[in-house]
Amino acid sequence: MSFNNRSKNIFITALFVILFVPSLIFSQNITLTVGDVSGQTGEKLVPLDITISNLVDTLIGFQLWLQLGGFEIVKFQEGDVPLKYLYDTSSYIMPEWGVHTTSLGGNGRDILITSVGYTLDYNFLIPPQNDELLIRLYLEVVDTFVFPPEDSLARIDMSTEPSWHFSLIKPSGESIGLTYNIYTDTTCYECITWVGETCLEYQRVPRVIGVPIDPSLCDSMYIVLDTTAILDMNYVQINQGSFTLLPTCGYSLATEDYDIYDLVALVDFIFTDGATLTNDEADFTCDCAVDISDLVGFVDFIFTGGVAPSCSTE
Ligand SMILES: [Ca+2]
Repeated sequence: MSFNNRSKNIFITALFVILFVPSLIFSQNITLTVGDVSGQTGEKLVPLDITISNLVDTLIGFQLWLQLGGFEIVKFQEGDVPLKYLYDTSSYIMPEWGVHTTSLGGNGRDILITSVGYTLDYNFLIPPQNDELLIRLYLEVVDTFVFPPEDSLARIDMSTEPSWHFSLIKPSGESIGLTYNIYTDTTCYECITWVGETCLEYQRVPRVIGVPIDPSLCDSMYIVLDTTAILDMNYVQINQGSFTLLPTCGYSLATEDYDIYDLVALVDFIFTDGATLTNDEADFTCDCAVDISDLVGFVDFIFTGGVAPSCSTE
């Protein structure tokens, strides 16, 4: 009986090792997370953090390419600003690394970051760690809109395609998390000039992406095996980020023009289904919302000589 129990324990232990240890070793070892940030119209130097968890692998370099959706509201900080405000390495986990950023489109809607350690000295590598700041970038919100933005949310997407500037490099020089996909590259030719049974001139048959080649249409075929590198998403996880445009805060129209009619409109908006009032028109308290506290402020301002609406804290 005791032998049976021991066998059972050994069996269960072995099963645990077989089932769970590989998944611990090969589960997502690298997680890159792009921040979710927000800002108001005209705001500059909005920090955007990219954090990393590299539970197993040590890094000596990386290249990341980020693109902005909603570029009419926000872009990557650029122009005549100190390097610190293109990217901040002051609290960066490897400040000794060389960092280079550029916008491939040249317009701030994307940013390509390349960073490499200068030496194989272990003190200058990124060892395994959990959720640390890899690099801090900065965004700037546009000052004015040519057209009202359709959406207040802009996606910030990191490319996950190795051929589109995604790489994490080990000290050995090897890329992390790549698998290789072997595919058949087939080119089909039809003959356009026959002389007897000899073809004097071939023409390539255009290929429709996603539609397999029909060999019966080809007078000649050229077939090669090719490989593409793809990122193994079971090994590397990317959490994409976002920017949210916040409403502007505070009453910004001329206070001497504010009168009883504006007060009536405010009462209508708050208590009935009156026309919507913007923060520009009615946010007395500068808290980015129009509510009863703003009504109290305006009543006090008009009827009892109270303070004028202001976002100043002085
Ligand atoms: Ca308010």
